[in-house]
Amino acid sequence: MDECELKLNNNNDIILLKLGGSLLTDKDEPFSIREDVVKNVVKQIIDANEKLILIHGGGSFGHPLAREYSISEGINSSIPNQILGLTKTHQSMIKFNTYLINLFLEYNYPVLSFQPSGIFIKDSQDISIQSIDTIETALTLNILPILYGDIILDKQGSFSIISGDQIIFELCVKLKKFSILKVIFAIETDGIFINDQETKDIKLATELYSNELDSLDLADLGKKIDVTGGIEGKINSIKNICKSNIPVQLINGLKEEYVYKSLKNKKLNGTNIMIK
Ligand code: IP8
Repeated sequence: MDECELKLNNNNDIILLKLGGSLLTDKDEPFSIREDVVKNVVKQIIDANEKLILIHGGGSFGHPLAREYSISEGINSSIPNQILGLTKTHQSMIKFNTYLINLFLEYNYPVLSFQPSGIFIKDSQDISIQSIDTIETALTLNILPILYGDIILDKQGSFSIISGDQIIFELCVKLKKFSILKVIFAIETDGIFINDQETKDIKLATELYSNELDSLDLADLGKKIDVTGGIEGKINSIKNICKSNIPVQLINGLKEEYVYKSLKNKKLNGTNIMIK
């Protein structure tokens, strides 16, 4: 994306930034935060000082518990202590979120945590949000709203997981007063890797159009699939976001200043998905 292509020149323009759980935590070690990475990324967000909503994933605070109690498959009386596991999964996410919130506050940066399980509700396949006005008012007050992958209750007497990506999709569709310039996914790889049709080598797809997402020849990087779907799940989320005509950028959150650069629309090596 060109440096001048997007500009936050309107008070109602915002960016949605998702920090991947595998970027912020060590997924192989339950309840482990990659503190250096998190601190570094938080500083970059503060330095950029743009109007945005921050969403973070579950990483080692969300996925191991969600998997242990099969939360995303919904209520199942044959799973011992599943309801307790549901609440433990939520509390674990609160713990992780609180760590992040405290970091921002230590740097005197105003943030407000929105508990997704308290503001989103499912009714079978439909998800609704009760607090869009609250989030928008926080933005108007120059407060950075922070949401995260969480559990979600279902009116039909069940529950599931609401991933950070689903939250982003819901915000893309339901924000009223603010217009989203782009969605940034900061992950721990450079972006979407595909097989080069000619050389058969694996290469980073730097520029893609939304209408190409269905026919990508994805490279197999041997990554573990998390409970909300790995890279295929990510591409599905991106397809949904693009339906709202919002461009998406995938960047490597481990690379120096990439979060800052992306928020400031500086040139970087990632995957840009443009609308077509
Ligand atoms: O890491 C999942 O959110 P994600 C949240 O954004 C839980 O997929 C609780 C597993």
